Amino acid sequence: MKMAAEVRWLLVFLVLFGASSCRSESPHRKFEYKYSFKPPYLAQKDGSVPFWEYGGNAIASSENVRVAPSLRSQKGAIWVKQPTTFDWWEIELVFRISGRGRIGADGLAFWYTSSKGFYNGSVFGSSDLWTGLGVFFDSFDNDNNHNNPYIMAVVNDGTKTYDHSNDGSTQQLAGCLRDFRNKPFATRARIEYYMNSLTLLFHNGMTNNEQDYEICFRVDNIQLPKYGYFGISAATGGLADDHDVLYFLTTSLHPPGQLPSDRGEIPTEEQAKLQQEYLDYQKKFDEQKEEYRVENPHAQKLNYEEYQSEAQKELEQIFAGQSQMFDALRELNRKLDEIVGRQERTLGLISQLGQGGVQVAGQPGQQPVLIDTIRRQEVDTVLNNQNILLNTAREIKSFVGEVHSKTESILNNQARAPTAQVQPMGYDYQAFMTEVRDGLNSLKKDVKTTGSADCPNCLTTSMFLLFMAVQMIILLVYSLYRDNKEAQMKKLY
Ligand SMILES: [Ca+2]
Ligand SMILES: [Ca+2]
Repeated sequence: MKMAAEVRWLLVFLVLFGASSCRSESPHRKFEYKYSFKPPYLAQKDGSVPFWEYGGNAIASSENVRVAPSLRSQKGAIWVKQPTTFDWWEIELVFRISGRGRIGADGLAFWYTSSKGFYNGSVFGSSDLWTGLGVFFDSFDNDNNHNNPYIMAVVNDGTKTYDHSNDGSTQQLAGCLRDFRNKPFATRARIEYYMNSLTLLFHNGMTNNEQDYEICFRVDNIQLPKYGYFGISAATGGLADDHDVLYFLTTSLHPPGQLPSDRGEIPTEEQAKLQQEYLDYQKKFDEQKEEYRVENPHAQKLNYEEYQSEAQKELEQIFAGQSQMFDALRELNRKLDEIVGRQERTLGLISQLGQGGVQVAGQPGQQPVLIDTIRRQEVDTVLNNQNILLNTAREIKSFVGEVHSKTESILNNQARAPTAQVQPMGYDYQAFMTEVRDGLNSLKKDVKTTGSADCPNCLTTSMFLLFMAVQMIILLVYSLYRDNKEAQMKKLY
C-alpha cells in the first residue's frame, strides 16, 4: 500500500509537470514601446514621432500618421529608428484607407527589412529590391483581374523587382482578397512572426469589437533577416486615398525558457549602481530638507510628515462629512419620493370619487372595480326632503282635525234645528268650502316649495299625499251631502 501511494504521487507530479510544460508553449510577450506609436500625443509639438522618422508626403499628427494624403502621386513612409533586438514579434496595425471614389489607389505597405527603405520609393512609397518582408494592402487593380483590394506578403532577398503590372501575383508568398477601404471603423492587421511562421490576421472594420479578427494567411518556414527595421509606406497614383495609420503596436515574442533579459536577474554591478543612485538621491533629499529648515526658521517646528498627516486627517474629515451629507440627502430624496407617491395615490382616489365611485380591489389578476356609493350631498338632500315631508304630514293632520271638528259642529247644528229648512248650499257650507279651497291652496304652495328640491322621488311622495288629502276631502263632502239628503228624506216622511 505504501508503494502504491508513492507511485500515485509520482504520477500526479508527472501529470502536473506535463500540463505546466504544455501550458508554457505560448510565448512570453513584451510590449516594445520603442518600436510602437499610438495616439494620443502620437506626434510631439514639433511634429516628430518618438523613436520614428518619417518623410516624403507623410504627415504626423497627435492622432495618426497620414502616410500618403488623398492627392495625386503622393508617396510617404515612416521608419523606426532602431533595428529590432528580438527574434520574434507581433505587430498590431490599426489603419484607415479612405477616399471619395469607388476605386482608390495605390495602397499601403508594412515592411520588415534589413535596412530602412526610401521615403519616396517605387513600391507603395518605399524602396524596391528590399531584403525582408513586405505586406501590401493593394487598393488598385493594375492587372485588371478584378481581384483588388488585395492583401499579400512578398519576401524578397534584395534581388527581385516588384512586378507592379501583375500586382505582384507571381511573387507573392500568400494573400487574401479583402476590402479594407472606407470602413465604418478602423481596419486592423495583426502580423505575427514567431518560430519562422508568418501569420496575418485581418479585422475588416465592420465592427468596433477588437476581437473580430479572421485569418488571412499562415505560412511556415519563413526566413527573415535577424534584426531588421519596421516601416510603413503608402502611395497614391492617378486615383488617391488617404492612408492613415493610427496604431503601430509592437510586441516581442519570447519562447518559454528564453525570457528577455529584464525578466532575468539584474547583473550585480548594475544592481549596485542603482542602489548607489538611490542612496545618493536620498541623501540629496535630506540635505534639501535641512536647507529648507535653515532658510525658514518659523517653519522649523513644522515636521513635514506631521503636516502631511494633518492635511490628510483634515481631508478625511471633509470626506466623512461629505459622505454624511450625501447619505442625508439620499434619505431625504427617498422620503420625498414616498410623499409624492402618496400624494399621487390620494389624487387618484379623489378623481375616482369625482367620477362616481371608489376603487375596490378585485380578485388578483382582475381589473379594479368602481362601485357607486351615496355621496354626502345626496344624504343631505334626502334628510331635508324627509323633514319637509314630516312637516307637510303634520299640517295635513291638523287640517284634517279642523275639518273633522267643523263637520261635528255642522252635524250638531242640524240635530238642534231639524225643523229648519236646510238649504242645499247654506252659508256654513259655503264658508267651509272656501276654507277647504284655501287649505288646498296652501297645501299646493307647500308642495311647490318642497318640489323645489330637485328630487324626483320626494316629489312623487308629496303628490301621493296631496292625492290622499283630496280623496279624503271628496269623501268627506260626499258623506256630508249624503247626511243632508237623509235629513231631507226624514223631513219628508
Ligand atoms: Ca496594385
Ligand atoms: Ca489585381
